[in-house]
Amino acid sequence: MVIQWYPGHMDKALREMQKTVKLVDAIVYVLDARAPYSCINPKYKELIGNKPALLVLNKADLVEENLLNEWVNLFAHYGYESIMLNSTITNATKMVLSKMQILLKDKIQRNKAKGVHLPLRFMVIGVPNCGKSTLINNVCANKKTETGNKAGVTRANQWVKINSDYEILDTPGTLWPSFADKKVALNLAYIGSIKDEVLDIEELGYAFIEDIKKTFFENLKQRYALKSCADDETITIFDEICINRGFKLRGNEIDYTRGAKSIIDDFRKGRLGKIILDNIEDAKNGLKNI
Ligand SMILES: Nc1nc2c(ncn2[C@@H]2O[C@H](COP(=O)(O)OP(=O)(O)OP(=O)(O)O)[C@@H](O)[C@H]2O)c(=O)[nH]1
Ligand SMILES: [Mg+2]
Repeated sequence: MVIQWYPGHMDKALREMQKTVKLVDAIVYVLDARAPYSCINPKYKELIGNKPALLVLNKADLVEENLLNEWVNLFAHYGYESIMLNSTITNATKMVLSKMQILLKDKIQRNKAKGVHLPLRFMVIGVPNCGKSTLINNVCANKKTETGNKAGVTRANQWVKINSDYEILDTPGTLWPSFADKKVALNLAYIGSIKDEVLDIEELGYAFIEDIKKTFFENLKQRYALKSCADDETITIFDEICINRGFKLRGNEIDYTRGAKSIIDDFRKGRLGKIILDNIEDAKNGLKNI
């Protein structure tokens, strides 16, 4: 399956972000903790330039903390400060603000010395559906931005004035024109960062089983009460899941479409347990070039 989703509005959004980035003091770079490597957008390197940036491993509640900690260490190794976050918990983002205060301490001191009080301005960036707008709503404690569990909810830049100390820019989720790594594209599709309408759901469901059976077969086994094992053919596992869940068409044929939708939905809602899709060893080379 060839996955590609780079609509005109995304290209336009990126160009807008390139113009607006000059106005901000720092970047909040949101990554989905289930795919911290796949969420790294090669287009952001130039966008961020030399601005201070904080990586936020959001949706940390959906993965194992000790495994995510290894990613925090890996990012630190490459010189990037990162934090784990669950943006759906009230006040969770206090930590983001305190980290930003540290990242921007020189600027804050300079402003103080000049006797001016300027709000700190951040731009929040990340692939679609990683939780940018949710994070911003968490900072301001009331819903200022639209959120939703699908790709492409935010369609334009939106400034949110938190108080006299902070102004935060929400941006539309952006991807890049083509995915050199097929695995990255699949991971983005599994986590809901690629619009479902451009995907072949049956192929996606099959690919998902194929990918995760290597490391997370137990998660599948538990959720779907499987008798098959990790070494079985992917189609055998897919069949068993559909049969166990009663996904049949007329004539007793297996309803792979329903099966695939259900598996992907289970993963997205955390019903398959805590899964990090990216392999940290594979990511090491790629991370040299965030
Ligand atoms: N479990 C969990 N869900 C989260 C978290 N943060 C956001 N979500 C959910 O993720 C979905 C997407 O959140 P949004 O804030 O709309 O994501 P976005 O990055 O603004 O998406 P676009 O505007 O499409 O780019 C929503 O259903 C949120 O409730 C988190 O930390 N944990
Ligand atoms: Mg949004």
